Amino acid sequence: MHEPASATMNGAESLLRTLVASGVEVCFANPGTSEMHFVGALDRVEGMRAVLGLFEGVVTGAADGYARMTGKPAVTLLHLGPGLANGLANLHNARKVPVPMVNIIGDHASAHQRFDAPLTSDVAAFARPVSHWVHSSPNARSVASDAARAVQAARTAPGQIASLILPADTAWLAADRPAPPLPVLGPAPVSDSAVAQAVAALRTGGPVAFLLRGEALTGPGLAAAGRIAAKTGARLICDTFVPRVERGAGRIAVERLPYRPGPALDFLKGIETLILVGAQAPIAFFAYPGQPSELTPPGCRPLPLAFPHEDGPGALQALAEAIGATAPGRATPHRPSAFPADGALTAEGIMRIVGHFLPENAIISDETISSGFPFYPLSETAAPHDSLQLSGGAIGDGMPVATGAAIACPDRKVVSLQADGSAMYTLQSLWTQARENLDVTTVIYANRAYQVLVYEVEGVGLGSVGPKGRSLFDLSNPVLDWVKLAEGMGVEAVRVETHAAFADAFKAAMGQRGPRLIEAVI
Ligand SMILES: Cc1ncc(C[n+]2csc(CCOP(=O)(O)OP(=O)(O)O)c2C)c(N)n1
Repeated sequence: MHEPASATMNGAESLLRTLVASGVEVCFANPGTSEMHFVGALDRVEGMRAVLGLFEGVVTGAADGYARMTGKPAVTLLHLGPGLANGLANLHNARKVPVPMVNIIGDHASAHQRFDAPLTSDVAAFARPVSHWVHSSPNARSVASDAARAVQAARTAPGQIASLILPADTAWLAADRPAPPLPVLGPAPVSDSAVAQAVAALRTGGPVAFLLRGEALTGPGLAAAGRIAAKTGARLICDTFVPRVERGAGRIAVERLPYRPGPALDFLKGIETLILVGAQAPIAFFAYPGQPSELTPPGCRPLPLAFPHEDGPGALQALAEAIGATAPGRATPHRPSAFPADGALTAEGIMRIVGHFLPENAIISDETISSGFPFYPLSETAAPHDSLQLSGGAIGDGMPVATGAAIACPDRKVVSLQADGSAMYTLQSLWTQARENLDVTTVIYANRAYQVLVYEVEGVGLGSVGPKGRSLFDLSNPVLDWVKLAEGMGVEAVRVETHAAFADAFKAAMGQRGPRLIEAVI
């Protein structure tokens, strides 16, 4: 598509038109003066939804959630180095997924940079560790083609973070025209020999398991894995935390790797070949004194079938075909979890009730940390849903991811299962959910603590810490009032302390549209 040159088009407008032409439809933004020409162009160019986030961690996390659900990049609009820096933790998480994302980061006009004005910083230095592609546009006429290249970089399989830095003058000076979209580099097909080696491993008779990640955990990839498992008895496993997995009734069940090294090694014991599809060989989340980092047990051979940039679903389908695995895999039955007896609310009870009332095709954003992890199997037989998990380890991702997923999938209920400590990092997400009227129900696991760190004290071999140390895990003084926090941002909220009250509130929220928050005191 070649648009005519325009005497009046500035760099910002050429950028926006290029992004839209390249299929980018949503801009999560927190702009400032240096991005003002981009802001101005938003009303002159059709086709870009602009969504304000009141902190850059919301902006970048929402772009992550959007991309996980659509497979497409959103664009973020960030204000110079400090704005980008505020968004870094969730860019780190997004890079670990990885998802396609285009960051547009404003900078001072070229001629202004030598004065070291207050907001002057090394933007590229902030961007580099969280980006696969970084570029600063040298002039207004190159902005359009740079934007097309940024989208191309973002869409390169398996998804990349592309950061385009725009000095303000490149946005306000005259440009020629938008640039046409560039070809997308999709996933590479796996080699025949990789498939042949997996066939051989399945035929030699030793116990085989698959470690699945990325697209292998959804749609045709997961279905093919299910056929292979049904035919061969191979186990299907995923990492402890995955960016996205399809679960629930009718889906193929995938076992979750335990968190701690010891249990993880026990769990994998006896497997002779671990076939990797979009995953790396398992490693521990943290190093613990005296514990291994590598979790592939002795005697087990990791065998890559598809690397993350390769076509995992295609590889699984080829493998299924090669071994004649045509019968469908064993679908998970629909058996909503049994209701807990009434009484004081517990984390287990929450998951049972969520599993019971979860509507079909819901999206769960799971940042439950210590409260949800042990009870994850309880939602296995719930209605079919997607589970989006914190896979980069930097807490504060759950609520933004829920926000972005709701924008990506307006017809699906989003359930944001959220630990209270992590929620405080990016709670401004609630304001965006209210403003955009997103169909997100947030459940705050209000245990008033950084509880997982209490467990980690033991994990790292400390035994215990003193009162000063313990005070760093305690969120009870003062108690966070989630009802007031949510209401203050325009989200209807309720506090519950019993199973019956939680069930009533959750059921009601599932039956209505729009943002809601339930403070679940446990
Ligand atoms: C960006 C970032 N900062 C700090 C941490 C360390 N950290 C891991 S879990 C956690 C507390 C989690 O508390 P909460 O969300 O309430 O969940 P709970 O442990 O109570 O289940 C902290 C501070 C982290 N992982 N990421």
